[in-house]
Amino acid sequence: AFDVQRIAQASAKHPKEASIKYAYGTAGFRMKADLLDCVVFRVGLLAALRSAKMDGQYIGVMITASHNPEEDNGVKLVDPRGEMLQQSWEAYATSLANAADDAALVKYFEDLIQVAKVDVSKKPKVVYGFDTRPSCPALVAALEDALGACGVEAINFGLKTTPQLHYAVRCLNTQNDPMARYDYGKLILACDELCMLTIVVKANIKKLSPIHVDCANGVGAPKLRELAKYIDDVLDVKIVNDAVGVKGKLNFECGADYVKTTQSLPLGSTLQPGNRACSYDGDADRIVYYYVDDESNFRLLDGDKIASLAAMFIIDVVKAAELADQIKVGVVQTAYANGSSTHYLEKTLKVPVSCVSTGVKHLHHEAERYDVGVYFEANGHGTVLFSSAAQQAIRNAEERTPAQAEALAQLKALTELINQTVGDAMSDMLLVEAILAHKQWDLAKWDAAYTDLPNKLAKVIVPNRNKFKTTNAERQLTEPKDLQAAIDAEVAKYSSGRSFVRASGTEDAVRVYAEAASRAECDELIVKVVELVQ
Ligand code: 16G
Ligand code: ZN
Repeated sequence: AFDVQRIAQASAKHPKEASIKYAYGTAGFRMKADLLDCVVFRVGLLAALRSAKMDGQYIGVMITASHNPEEDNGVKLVDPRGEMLQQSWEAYATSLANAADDAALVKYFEDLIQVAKVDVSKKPKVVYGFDTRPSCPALVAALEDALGACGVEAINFGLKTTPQLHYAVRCLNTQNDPMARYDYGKLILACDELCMLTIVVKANIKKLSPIHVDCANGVGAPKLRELAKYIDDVLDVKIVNDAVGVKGKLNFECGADYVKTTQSLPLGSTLQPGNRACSYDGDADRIVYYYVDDESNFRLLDGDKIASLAAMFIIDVVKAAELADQIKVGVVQTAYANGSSTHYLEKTLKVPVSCVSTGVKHLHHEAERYDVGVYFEANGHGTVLFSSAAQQAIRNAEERTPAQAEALAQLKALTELINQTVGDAMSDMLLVEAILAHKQWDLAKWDAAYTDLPNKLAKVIVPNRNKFKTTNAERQLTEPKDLQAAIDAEVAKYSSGRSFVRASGTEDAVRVYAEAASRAECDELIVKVVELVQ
Protein backbone atom coordinates (compact mmCIF):
# COMPACT_ATOMS: atom_id res chain seq x y z
CA ALA A 1 0.00 0.00 0.00
CA PHE A 2 1.07 3.59 -0.56
CA ASP A 3 1.80 6.02 2.27
CA VAL A 4 0.18 9.21 0.98
CA GLN A 5 1.52 11.28 3.82
CA ARG A 6 5.04 10.35 2.85
CA ILE A 7 4.23 11.19 -0.76
CA ALA A 8 2.85 14.62 0.22
CA GLN A 9 5.99 15.33 2.25
CA ALA A 10 8.27 14.37 -0.60
CA SER A 11 6.18 16.40 -3.03
CA ALA A 12 6.66 19.54 -0.94
CA LYS A 13 10.26 19.59 -2.16
CA HIS A 14 9.09 19.57 -5.79
CA PRO A 15 6.43 22.28 -6.04
CA LYS A 16 4.50 22.79 -9.23
CA GLU A 17 5.29 25.77 -11.47
CA ALA A 18 1.99 27.60 -11.10
CA SER A 19 1.86 29.16 -14.54
CA ILE A 20 2.55 26.08 -16.62
CA LYS A 21 0.03 23.71 -18.19
CA TYR A 22 1.79 20.39 -18.77
CA ALA A 23 0.77 17.78 -21.35
CA TYR A 24 1.99 14.22 -21.90
CA GLY A 25 2.35 14.28 -25.68
CA THR A 26 3.81 12.06 -28.42
CA ALA A 27 7.19 12.16 -26.74
CA GLY A 28 6.08 12.25 -23.11
CA PHE A 29 6.69 15.54 -21.28
CA ARG A 30 9.27 17.69 -23.01
CA MET A 31 10.28 21.34 -22.41
CA LYS A 32 12.94 23.58 -20.90
CA ALA A 33 14.69 21.47 -18.28
CA ASP A 34 14.25 23.99 -15.47
CA LEU A 35 10.46 23.52 -15.61
CA LEU A 36 10.60 19.75 -15.26
CA ASP A 37 11.51 19.06 -11.63
CA CYS A 38 7.94 18.67 -10.40
CA VAL A 39 6.94 16.81 -13.56
CA VAL A 40 9.65 14.18 -13.20
CA PHE A 41 8.75 13.74 -9.54
CA ARG A 42 5.11 13.18 -10.48
CA VAL A 43 6.01 10.84 -13.32
CA GLY A 44 7.82 8.79 -10.66
CA LEU A 45 4.56 8.53 -8.73
CA LEU A 46 2.71 7.47 -11.86
CA ALA A 47 5.37 4.87 -12.68
CA ALA A 48 4.79 3.32 -9.25
CA LEU A 49 1.04 3.20 -9.83
CA ARG A 50 1.47 1.82 -13.35
CA SER A 51 3.75 -0.95 -12.08
CA ALA A 52 1.31 -1.91 -9.32
CA LYS A 53 -1.47 -1.89 -11.90
CA MET A 54 0.59 -4.22 -14.12
CA ASP A 55 0.99 -6.80 -11.33
CA GLY A 56 4.30 -5.42 -10.13
CA GLN A 57 6.08 -5.77 -13.45
CA TYR A 58 8.90 -3.35 -14.22
CA ILE A 59 7.96 0.02 -15.70
CA GLY A 60 10.63 2.12 -17.42
CA VAL A 61 11.28 5.83 -16.97
CA MET A 62 13.53 7.52 -19.53
CA ILE A 63 14.85 11.05 -19.01
CA THR A 64 15.79 12.52 -22.38
CA ALA A 65 14.72 15.16 -24.87
CA SER A 66 16.00 13.25 -27.91
CA HIS A 67 16.94 15.68 -30.69
CA ASN A 68 15.85 18.83 -28.82
CA PRO A 69 18.38 21.50 -27.82
CA GLU A 70 20.63 20.94 -24.84
CA GLU A 71 18.66 23.17 -22.45
CA ASP A 72 15.52 21.06 -22.92
CA ASN A 73 14.79 17.78 -21.25
CA GLY A 74 11.91 15.34 -21.08
CA VAL A 75 10.55 12.25 -19.44
CA LYS A 76 8.51 9.32 -20.64
CA LEU A 77 7.24 6.00 -19.36
CA VAL A 78 7.83 2.58 -20.86
CA ASP A 79 5.29 -0.22 -20.44
CA PRO A 80 6.23 -3.77 -19.34
CA ARG A 81 6.84 -5.19 -22.81
CA GLY A 82 9.17 -2.35 -23.68
CA GLU A 83 6.49 -0.37 -25.47
CA MET A 84 5.25 3.18 -25.12
CA LEU A 85 2.90 3.88 -22.21
CA GLN A 86 -0.68 2.79 -22.88
CA GLN A 87 -2.68 5.69 -24.24
CA SER A 88 -5.32 5.91 -21.50
CA TRP A 89 -2.55 6.48 -18.97
CA GLU A 90 -1.22 9.47 -20.90
CA ALA A 91 -4.25 11.41 -19.71
CA TYR A 92 -3.56 10.33 -16.11
CA ALA A 93 0.02 11.56 -16.51
CA THR A 94 -1.23 14.94 -17.71
CA SER A 95 -3.71 15.30 -14.84
CA LEU A 96 -1.16 14.27 -12.23
CA ALA A 97 1.38 16.74 -13.60
CA ASN A 98 -1.15 19.57 -13.42
CA ALA A 99 -2.43 19.00 -9.87
CA ALA A 100 -2.26 22.48 -8.33
CA ASP A 101 -0.55 21.64 -5.01
CA ASP A 102 0.51 18.75 -2.77
CA ALA A 103 -3.00 18.21 -1.42
CA ALA A 104 -4.54 18.12 -4.90
CA LEU A 105 -1.76 15.80 -6.01
CA VAL A 106 -2.37 13.30 -3.24
CA LYS A 107 -6.12 13.49 -3.82
CA TYR A 108 -5.66 12.71 -7.51
CA PHE A 109 -3.19 9.93 -6.68
CA GLU A 110 -5.77 8.27 -4.43
CA ASP A 111 -8.56 8.76 -6.95
CA LEU A 112 -6.42 7.20 -9.63
CA ILE A 113 -5.94 4.05 -7.55
CA GLN A 114 -9.74 3.67 -7.70
CA VAL A 115 -10.33 4.80 -11.27
CA ALA A 116 -7.55 2.69 -12.78
CA LYS A 117 -8.24 -0.22 -10.40
CA VAL A 118 -4.67 -0.37 -9.14
CA ASP A 119 -3.85 -3.31 -6.90
CA VAL A 120 -1.95 -1.54 -4.10
CA SER A 121 -0.79 -4.80 -2.57
CA LYS A 122 1.65 -5.27 -5.46
CA LYS A 123 5.24 -4.13 -4.86
CA PRO A 124 6.02 -1.61 -7.63
CA LYS A 125 9.23 -1.94 -9.67
CA VAL A 126 10.82 0.73 -11.85
CA VAL A 127 13.97 0.84 -14.00
CA TYR A 128 15.22 4.21 -15.17
CA GLY A 129 17.82 5.63 -17.51
CA PHE A 130 18.93 9.03 -18.77
CA ASP A 131 20.87 10.71 -21.57
CA THR A 132 23.92 13.03 -21.50
CA ARG A 133 22.13 16.34 -20.77
CA PRO A 134 23.59 18.48 -17.95
CA SER A 135 20.11 18.69 -16.37
CA CYS A 136 19.77 14.91 -15.96
CA PRO A 137 21.37 14.38 -12.52
CA ALA A 138 18.98 16.82 -10.77
CA LEU A 139 15.96 15.33 -12.54
CA VAL A 140 17.09 11.81 -11.63
CA ALA A 141 17.20 12.95 -7.99
CA ALA A 142 13.59 14.20 -8.26
CA LEU A 143 12.56 10.86 -9.74
CA GLU A 144 14.34 8.97 -6.95
CA ASP A 145 12.49 11.06 -4.34
CA ALA A 146 9.18 9.92 -5.80
CA LEU A 147 10.22 6.28 -6.11
CA GLY A 148 11.46 6.35 -2.51
CA ALA A 149 8.22 7.86 -1.25
CA CYS A 150 6.27 5.11 -3.04
CA GLY A 151 8.42 2.27 -1.72
CA VAL A 152 9.43 1.25 -5.22
CA GLU A 153 12.06 -1.41 -5.90
CA ALA A 154 14.16 0.62 -8.33
CA ILE A 155 17.07 -0.05 -10.68
CA ASN A 156 19.21 2.84 -11.84
CA PHE A 157 20.18 1.70 -15.37
CA GLY A 158 22.43 4.75 -15.77
CA LEU A 159 23.45 6.56 -18.93
CA LYS A 160 21.61 4.78 -21.72
CA THR A 161 20.11 5.30 -25.14
CA THR A 162 16.31 5.34 -25.15
CA PRO A 163 16.06 1.98 -26.97
CA GLN A 164 18.45 0.37 -24.48
CA LEU A 165 16.06 1.31 -21.69
CA HIS A 166 13.05 -0.01 -23.63
CA TYR A 167 14.83 -3.28 -24.24
CA ALA A 168 15.90 -3.59 -20.61
CA VAL A 169 12.31 -3.21 -19.43
CA ARG A 170 11.21 -6.08 -21.63
CA CYS A 171 14.14 -8.26 -20.56
CA LEU A 172 13.54 -7.62 -16.87
CA ASN A 173 9.91 -8.64 -17.23
CA THR A 174 10.78 -11.80 -19.13
CA GLN A 175 13.49 -12.70 -16.62
CA ASN A 176 16.32 -12.33 -19.11
CA ASP A 177 19.45 -10.55 -18.11
CA PRO A 178 18.84 -6.90 -19.01
CA MET A 179 22.44 -6.48 -20.01
CA ALA A 180 22.49 -9.56 -22.21
CA ARG A 181 21.81 -7.63 -25.35
CA TYR A 182 23.77 -4.58 -24.48
CA ASP A 183 26.77 -6.47 -23.34
CA TYR A 184 26.43 -6.88 -27.07
CA GLY A 185 26.89 -10.61 -26.75
CA LYS A 186 23.63 -11.44 -28.43
CA LEU A 187 23.83 -8.57 -30.83
CA ILE A 188 27.27 -9.52 -32.07
CA LEU A 189 26.38 -13.12 -32.34
CA ALA A 190 23.48 -12.33 -34.65
CA CYS A 191 25.47 -9.85 -36.66
CA ASP A 192 28.33 -12.28 -37.02
CA GLU A 193 25.96 -15.00 -37.94
CA LEU A 194 24.42 -12.99 -40.71
CA CYS A 195 27.77 -11.86 -42.01
CA MET A 196 29.26 -15.31 -41.67
CA LEU A 197 26.39 -16.70 -43.63
CA THR A 198 27.16 -14.15 -46.26
CA ILE A 199 30.67 -15.45 -46.29
CA VAL A 200 29.40 -18.95 -46.74
CA VAL A 201 27.39 -17.96 -49.78
CA LYS A 202 29.97 -15.73 -51.33
CA ALA A 203 33.47 -16.90 -50.58
CA ASN A 204 34.88 -13.59 -51.77
CA ILE A 205 32.84 -11.40 -49.42
CA LYS A 206 34.51 -8.09 -48.70
CA LYS A 207 34.19 -5.86 -45.66
CA LEU A 208 32.44 -2.65 -46.71
CA SER A 209 34.23 0.68 -46.45
CA PRO A 210 34.02 2.36 -42.99
CA ILE A 211 30.72 3.83 -41.85
CA HIS A 212 31.05 7.41 -40.57
CA VAL A 213 28.60 7.80 -37.70
CA ASP A 214 27.51 11.25 -36.50
CA CYS A 215 26.41 10.67 -32.90
CA ALA A 216 25.02 14.21 -32.41
CA ASN A 217 27.45 14.62 -29.46
CA GLY A 218 25.06 12.48 -27.47
CA VAL A 219 24.78 9.15 -25.67
CA GLY A 220 25.14 7.23 -28.93
CA ALA A 221 28.84 8.09 -29.02
CA PRO A 222 30.04 6.21 -25.92
CA LYS A 223 27.60 3.38 -26.57
CA LEU A 224 28.67 2.92 -30.17
CA ARG A 225 32.32 3.08 -29.17
CA GLU A 226 31.72 0.08 -26.90
CA LEU A 227 29.90 -1.78 -29.63
CA ALA A 228 32.47 -0.99 -32.33
CA LYS A 229 35.17 -2.93 -30.46
CA TYR A 230 33.18 -6.10 -30.77
CA ILE A 231 32.32 -5.85 -34.43
CA ASP A 232 35.54 -4.64 -36.01
CA ASP A 233 35.98 -7.97 -37.80
CA VAL A 234 32.93 -7.21 -39.89
CA LEU A 235 32.48 -3.44 -39.75
CA ASP A 236 34.76 -0.42 -39.40
CA VAL A 237 33.10 2.45 -37.53
CA LYS A 238 34.35 6.03 -37.58
CA ILE A 239 32.61 8.13 -34.93
CA VAL A 240 32.15 11.85 -35.54
CA ASN A 241 30.47 14.31 -33.17
CA ASP A 242 31.30 12.53 -29.95
CA ALA A 243 31.88 15.66 -27.80
CA VAL A 244 29.67 14.43 -24.98
CA GLY A 245 29.36 16.91 -22.13
CA VAL A 246 30.89 19.82 -24.05
CA LYS A 247 28.52 22.73 -23.50
CA GLY A 248 26.36 23.67 -26.46
CA LYS A 249 27.31 20.69 -28.64
CA LEU A 250 24.45 18.25 -28.14
CA ASN A 251 22.34 18.10 -31.35
CA PHE A 252 23.82 21.41 -32.47
CA GLU A 253 23.72 21.45 -36.27
CA CYS A 254 24.16 17.70 -36.30
CA GLY A 255 22.26 14.49 -35.68
CA ALA A 256 19.52 12.67 -37.55
CA ASP A 257 16.86 15.35 -37.14
CA TYR A 258 19.14 18.14 -38.38
CA VAL A 259 20.32 16.11 -41.38
CA LYS A 260 16.80 15.05 -42.32
CA THR A 261 15.17 18.47 -42.00
CA THR A 262 17.96 20.51 -43.58
CA GLN A 263 18.90 17.78 -46.09
CA SER A 264 22.55 18.62 -45.59
CA LEU A 265 25.71 17.29 -43.94
CA PRO A 266 26.09 17.68 -40.17
CA LEU A 267 28.67 20.00 -38.67
CA GLY A 268 32.02 18.27 -38.41
CA SER A 269 31.47 15.95 -41.36
CA THR A 270 34.09 15.93 -44.08
CA LEU A 271 32.45 13.39 -46.32
CA GLN A 272 34.08 12.61 -49.65
CA PRO A 273 32.25 11.15 -52.65
CA GLY A 274 32.01 7.41 -52.13
CA ASN A 275 32.18 7.60 -48.30
CA ARG A 276 29.34 6.06 -46.33
CA ALA A 277 27.70 7.91 -43.45
CA CYS A 278 24.77 7.96 -41.04
CA SER A 279 23.50 10.15 -38.20
CA TYR A 280 21.90 9.17 -34.89
CA ASP A 281 19.81 11.59 -32.85
CA GLY A 282 20.56 12.70 -29.27
CA ASP A 283 19.13 9.57 -27.63
CA ALA A 284 20.02 7.17 -30.47
CA ASP A 285 16.55 5.97 -31.39
CA ARG A 286 16.64 7.48 -34.89
CA ILE A 287 19.03 6.96 -37.79
CA VAL A 288 19.33 8.32 -41.32
CA TYR A 289 22.01 7.44 -43.90
CA TYR A 290 23.58 9.72 -46.53
CA TYR A 291 26.43 10.12 -48.95
CA VAL A 292 27.84 12.61 -51.43
CA ASP A 293 27.48 11.55 -55.04
CA ASP A 294 30.01 11.95 -57.85
CA GLU A 295 28.64 15.42 -58.65
CA SER A 296 29.09 16.40 -54.97
CA ASN A 297 25.33 16.39 -54.31
CA PHE A 298 24.16 15.48 -50.82
CA ARG A 299 21.99 12.35 -51.02
CA LEU A 300 19.77 11.35 -48.10
CA LEU A 301 18.66 7.78 -47.32
CA ASP A 302 15.95 8.34 -44.74
CA GLY A 303 13.57 6.10 -42.79
CA ASP A 304 11.58 5.35 -45.95
CA LYS A 305 14.72 4.11 -47.69
CA ILE A 306 15.63 1.97 -44.67
CA ALA A 307 12.12 0.47 -44.56
CA SER A 308 12.29 -0.30 -48.28
CA LEU A 309 15.71 -1.94 -47.97
CA ALA A 310 14.63 -4.01 -44.97
CA ALA A 311 11.35 -5.09 -46.59
CA MET A 312 13.08 -6.02 -49.85
CA PHE A 313 15.65 -8.14 -48.02
CA ILE A 314 13.25 -9.85 -45.63
CA ILE A 315 10.84 -10.74 -48.43
CA ASP A 316 13.71 -12.40 -50.32
CA VAL A 317 14.91 -14.33 -47.29
CA VAL A 318 11.39 -15.45 -46.38
CA LYS A 319 10.97 -16.72 -49.92
CA ALA A 320 14.33 -18.52 -49.82
CA ALA A 321 13.29 -20.07 -46.50
CA GLU A 322 10.16 -21.36 -48.25
CA LEU A 323 7.96 -19.60 -45.73
CA ALA A 324 6.29 -17.10 -48.07
CA ASP A 325 2.91 -18.80 -47.60
CA GLN A 326 3.07 -18.50 -43.83
CA ILE A 327 4.89 -15.22 -43.32
CA LYS A 328 3.47 -12.08 -44.92
CA VAL A 329 5.51 -8.92 -44.74
CA GLY A 330 3.82 -5.53 -44.39
CA VAL A 331 5.13 -1.98 -44.09
CA VAL A 332 3.75 0.85 -41.94
CA GLN A 333 4.37 4.50 -42.80
CA THR A 334 3.00 7.93 -41.94
CA ALA A 335 1.83 10.77 -44.19
CA TYR A 336 5.44 12.02 -44.24
CA ALA A 337 6.59 8.99 -46.23
CA ASN A 338 7.83 10.07 -49.63
CA GLY A 339 5.29 9.21 -52.34
CA SER A 340 7.99 7.40 -54.31
CA SER A 341 8.69 5.05 -51.42
CA THR A 342 5.04 4.08 -51.10
CA HIS A 343 4.89 3.52 -54.85
CA TYR A 344 8.03 1.36 -54.77
CA LEU A 345 6.75 -0.75 -51.86
CA GLU A 346 3.31 -1.30 -53.36
CA LYS A 347 4.15 -1.62 -57.04
CA THR A 348 7.67 -3.11 -57.12
CA LEU A 349 7.89 -5.09 -53.89
CA LYS A 350 4.11 -5.70 -53.88
CA VAL A 351 3.84 -5.45 -50.10
CA PRO A 352 0.80 -4.08 -48.29
CA VAL A 353 1.44 -0.60 -46.89
CA SER A 354 -0.55 1.00 -44.06
CA CYS A 355 -0.52 4.69 -43.29
CA VAL A 356 -1.07 5.80 -39.68
CA SER A 357 -0.80 8.98 -37.62
CA THR A 358 2.60 10.37 -36.62
CA GLY A 359 4.17 8.94 -33.46
CA VAL A 360 5.90 5.65 -32.83
CA LYS A 361 3.08 4.14 -30.79
CA HIS A 362 0.73 4.31 -33.78
CA LEU A 363 3.22 2.69 -36.14
CA HIS A 364 4.21 0.01 -33.65
CA HIS A 365 0.61 -0.93 -32.98
CA GLU A 366 -0.22 -1.23 -36.67
CA ALA A 367 2.96 -3.23 -37.41
CA GLU A 368 1.86 -5.85 -34.89
CA ARG A 369 -0.94 -6.76 -37.28
CA TYR A 370 1.52 -8.28 -39.79
CA ASP A 371 3.56 -11.49 -39.51
CA VAL A 372 6.56 -9.32 -40.16
CA GLY A 373 5.78 -5.63 -39.74
CA VAL A 374 8.39 -3.17 -40.94
CA TYR A 375 7.71 0.31 -39.63
CA PHE A 376 9.67 3.52 -40.10
CA GLU A 377 8.91 7.18 -39.92
CA ALA A 378 10.62 9.19 -42.64
CA ASN A 379 12.65 10.84 -39.86
CA GLY A 380 14.46 7.55 -39.23
CA HIS A 381 12.62 6.13 -36.24
CA GLY A 382 11.58 2.54 -36.77
CA THR A 383 12.14 -1.17 -36.43
CA VAL A 384 10.87 -4.56 -37.59
CA LEU A 385 8.47 -6.73 -35.60
CA PHE A 386 8.24 -10.50 -35.97
CA SER A 387 4.95 -11.91 -34.63
CA SER A 388 5.20 -14.89 -32.31
CA ALA A 389 3.58 -17.00 -35.03
CA ALA A 390 6.26 -15.92 -37.48
CA GLN A 391 9.03 -16.65 -34.99
CA GLN A 392 7.54 -20.06 -34.35
CA ALA A 393 7.30 -20.80 -38.08
CA ILE A 394 10.97 -19.88 -38.44
CA ARG A 395 11.98 -22.09 -35.50
CA ASN A 396 9.90 -25.06 -36.57
CA ALA A 397 10.58 -25.06 -40.30
CA GLU A 398 12.14 -28.22 -41.65
CA GLU A 399 15.48 -27.73 -43.36
CA ARG A 400 15.37 -29.43 -46.72
CA THR A 401 18.11 -27.80 -48.76
CA PRO A 402 21.30 -25.97 -47.82
CA ALA A 403 19.95 -22.76 -49.36
CA GLN A 404 16.78 -22.98 -47.32
CA ALA A 405 18.68 -23.78 -44.14
CA GLU A 406 20.84 -20.76 -44.70
CA ALA A 407 17.80 -18.54 -45.20
CA LEU A 408 16.26 -19.84 -41.99
CA ALA A 409 19.44 -19.13 -40.09
CA GLN A 410 19.43 -15.60 -41.51
CA LEU A 411 15.84 -15.04 -40.41
CA LYS A 412 16.66 -16.26 -36.89
CA ALA A 413 19.65 -13.96 -36.83
CA LEU A 414 17.47 -11.04 -37.91
CA THR A 415 14.99 -11.58 -35.07
CA GLU A 416 17.91 -11.34 -32.64
CA LEU A 417 19.72 -8.49 -34.31
CA ILE A 418 16.69 -6.20 -34.41
CA ASN A 419 15.52 -4.44 -31.25
CA GLN A 420 11.84 -5.26 -31.55
CA THR A 421 10.73 -3.05 -28.67
CA VAL A 422 11.29 0.30 -30.39
CA GLY A 423 13.41 2.06 -33.02
CA ASP A 424 17.11 1.70 -32.18
CA ALA A 425 19.80 3.54 -34.14
CA MET A 426 22.57 1.04 -33.34
CA SER A 427 20.49 -2.02 -34.03
CA ASP A 428 18.98 -0.49 -37.19
CA MET A 429 22.47 0.38 -38.37
CA LEU A 430 23.57 -3.22 -37.97
CA LEU A 431 20.52 -4.36 -39.91
CA VAL A 432 21.32 -2.03 -42.78
CA GLU A 433 25.03 -2.91 -42.69
CA ALA A 434 24.26 -6.63 -42.68
CA ILE A 435 22.01 -6.26 -45.73
CA LEU A 436 24.47 -4.05 -47.60
CA ALA A 437 27.35 -6.42 -46.79
CA HIS A 438 25.30 -9.36 -47.91
CA LYS A 439 24.50 -7.63 -51.19
CA GLN A 440 27.90 -5.92 -51.46
CA TRP A 441 26.06 -2.70 -52.21
CA ASP A 442 27.35 0.81 -51.76
CA LEU A 443 24.90 3.55 -50.76
CA ALA A 444 24.32 4.64 -54.37
CA LYS A 445 23.21 1.13 -55.27
CA TRP A 446 20.76 1.11 -52.36
CA ASP A 447 19.59 4.61 -53.30
CA ALA A 448 18.88 3.48 -56.87
CA ALA A 449 15.80 1.44 -55.88
CA TYR A 450 13.65 4.54 -56.34
CA THR A 451 14.10 8.31 -56.57
CA ASP A 452 12.56 10.48 -53.85
CA LEU A 453 10.13 13.14 -54.99
CA PRO A 454 11.48 16.58 -54.05
CA ASN A 455 9.86 17.46 -50.73
CA LYS A 456 9.79 20.18 -48.12
CA LEU A 457 8.58 20.74 -44.60
CA ALA A 458 7.48 24.10 -43.21
CA LYS A 459 6.49 25.25 -39.74
CA VAL A 460 3.76 27.84 -39.34
CA ILE A 461 3.02 29.62 -36.06
CA VAL A 462 -0.73 30.14 -35.72
CA PRO A 463 -2.84 31.64 -32.92
CA ASN A 464 -4.38 28.27 -32.01
CA ARG A 465 -3.03 25.06 -33.48
CA ASN A 466 -5.82 23.01 -31.90
CA LYS A 467 -8.17 24.40 -34.54
CA PHE A 468 -6.45 22.12 -37.08
CA LYS A 469 -8.23 18.76 -36.98
CA THR A 470 -7.30 15.88 -39.27
CA THR A 471 -8.66 12.59 -40.56
CA ASN A 472 -7.40 9.77 -42.77
CA ALA A 473 -4.10 9.30 -40.87
CA GLU A 474 -3.49 13.07 -40.80
CA ARG A 475 -3.60 13.34 -44.59
CA GLN A 476 -6.68 15.56 -44.68
CA LEU A 477 -8.08 18.39 -42.59
CA THR A 478 -11.66 18.34 -41.38
CA GLU A 479 -11.22 21.75 -39.73
CA PRO A 480 -10.87 24.67 -40.29
CA LYS A 481 -13.77 24.24 -42.67
CA ASP A 482 -13.04 24.59 -46.42
CA LEU A 483 -9.25 24.69 -45.91
CA GLN A 484 -8.76 21.16 -47.25
CA ALA A 485 -10.72 21.97 -50.42
CA ALA A 486 -8.48 24.99 -50.99
CA ILE A 487 -5.35 22.86 -50.47
CA ASP A 488 -6.66 20.21 -52.87
CA ALA A 489 -7.24 22.86 -55.52
CA GLU A 490 -3.61 24.01 -55.23
CA VAL A 491 -2.19 20.47 -55.19
CA ALA A 492 -4.11 19.62 -58.37
CA LYS A 493 -2.03 22.17 -60.30
CA TYR A 494 1.23 20.21 -59.79
CA SER A 495 2.38 16.93 -61.25
CA SER A 496 2.73 14.25 -58.55
CA GLY A 497 1.77 16.98 -56.08
CA ARG A 498 0.85 16.11 -52.51
CA SER A 499 0.54 18.27 -49.45
CA PHE A 500 -0.95 18.01 -45.99
CA VAL A 501 -1.24 20.10 -42.86
CA ARG A 502 -1.27 18.94 -39.23
CA ALA A 503 -0.79 20.38 -35.79
CA SER A 504 2.53 19.38 -34.23
CA GLY A 505 2.34 17.10 -31.21
CA THR A 506 5.60 18.43 -29.78
CA GLU A 507 5.66 22.16 -30.58
CA ASP A 508 3.16 24.99 -30.60
CA ALA A 509 3.01 25.13 -34.39
CA VAL A 510 1.36 23.71 -37.47
CA ARG A 511 3.43 21.63 -39.90
CA VAL A 512 3.02 21.75 -43.66
CA TYR A 513 4.45 19.05 -45.91
CA ALA A 514 4.61 19.20 -49.70
CA GLU A 515 6.11 17.10 -52.46
CA ALA A 516 5.97 17.39 -56.25
CA ALA A 517 7.68 16.10 -59.38
CA SER A 518 10.32 18.84 -59.48
CA ARG A 519 12.13 20.93 -56.89
CA ALA A 520 10.69 24.14 -58.33
CA GLU A 521 7.13 22.83 -58.21
CA CYS A 522 7.56 21.56 -54.67
CA ASP A 523 8.95 24.90 -53.46
CA GLU A 524 6.07 26.75 -55.13
CA LEU A 525 3.42 24.40 -53.78
CA ILE A 526 4.55 24.66 -50.17
CA VAL A 527 4.51 28.46 -50.33
CA LYS A 528 0.91 28.34 -51.59
CA VAL A 529 -0.22 25.98 -48.85
CA VAL A 530 1.57 27.94 -46.12
CA GLU A 531 -0.29 31.06 -47.34
CA LEU A 532 -3.59 29.21 -47.06
CA VAL A 533 -2.79 28.14 -43.49
CA GLN A 534 -1.74 31.60 -42.27
C1 16G B 1 7.89 12.58 -31.47
C2 16G B 1 7.69 11.15 -31.87
C3 16G B 1 8.13 10.96 -33.30
C4 16G B 1 7.37 11.91 -34.19
C5 16G B 1 7.52 13.32 -33.72
C6 16G B 1 6.58 14.23 -34.47
C7 16G B 1 7.94 9.16 -30.53
C8 16G B 1 8.85 8.35 -29.67
N1 16G B 1 8.45 10.26 -31.03
O1 16G B 1 9.24 12.92 -31.47
O2 16G B 1 7.85 9.64 -33.64
O3 16G B 1 7.84 11.82 -35.51
O4 16G B 1 7.18 13.40 -32.35
O5 16G B 1 6.65 15.51 -33.96
O6 16G B 1 6.78 8.81 -30.74
P1 16G B 1 5.58 16.60 -34.35
O7 16G B 1 4.23 16.12 -33.88
O8 16G B 1 6.06 17.82 -33.66
O9 16G B 1 5.61 16.74 -35.84
ZN1 ZN C 1 15.15 10.33 -30.30
